[in-house]
Amino acid sequence: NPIGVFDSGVGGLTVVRALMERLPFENIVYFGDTARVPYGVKSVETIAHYTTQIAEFLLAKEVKLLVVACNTMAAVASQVVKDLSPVPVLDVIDAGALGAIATTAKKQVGVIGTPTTINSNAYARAIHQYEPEVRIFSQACPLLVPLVEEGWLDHPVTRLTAQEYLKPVLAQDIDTLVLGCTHYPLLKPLLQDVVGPGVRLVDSAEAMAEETAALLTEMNLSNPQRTAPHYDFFVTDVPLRFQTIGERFLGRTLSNVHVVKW
Ligand code: DGN
Repeated sequence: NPIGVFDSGVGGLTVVRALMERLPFENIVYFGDTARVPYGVKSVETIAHYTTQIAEFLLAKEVKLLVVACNTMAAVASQVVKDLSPVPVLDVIDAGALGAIATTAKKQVGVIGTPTTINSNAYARAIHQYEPEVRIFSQACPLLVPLVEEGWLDHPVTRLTAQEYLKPVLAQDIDTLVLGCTHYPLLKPLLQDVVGPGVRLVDSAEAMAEETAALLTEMNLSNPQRTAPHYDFFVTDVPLRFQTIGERFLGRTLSNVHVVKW
């Protein structure tokens, strides 16, 4: 059975990419709610409602595991998914929190994400659940999502924007910065430059792939077949430039795209 991965749009393809690299024999079904993205500015009730719909869709595809790739959904609706799902549920925030704890020596961590993710305080809660001593400095960076989708991954406008957003966080003595949004892994080189060599970036997509691999082994759920896996991508709309943007996130050709009309 496949792993079900879902996101508010194309962003979760960074998580799919990390999963493909870490678990090259696993089948994956992806769901991206491209018709209703962005979720980052919507209310908790609406996000919970959409999230339920998507989780039920993937469960009907008989997935063995659900991965909440979207930080915004994980921030406000991951309990909703856990309550309804008969299969294990992993979310990026939990994975990113564990990654941050493993990385910080000073116990001073910065977190960046969409306004909904940051306002929900979900990263702080997740980190404190494991390690109450860690001090967390968070910053919403709403302009970074459109800049990434524009493909301005190494552009002066993006650099200036990141510098501006990160100023208050960098004024604290952090040694770790959590990339708490599906889009930010594409900005890793630029962000590493902005934060300098003294701060390590935690890529929540990679952290998620690690956690998924560990869970599959632990629960004996790994695909025993060592053949080329099958990937399916369900979306609710195929917007302008979907293919180009999607392939940039996925890092490879995007095929088997199916449109779901809700
Ligand atoms: N996928 C969202 C996240 O990780 O927070 C970003 C896109 C959005 O819904 N704004």
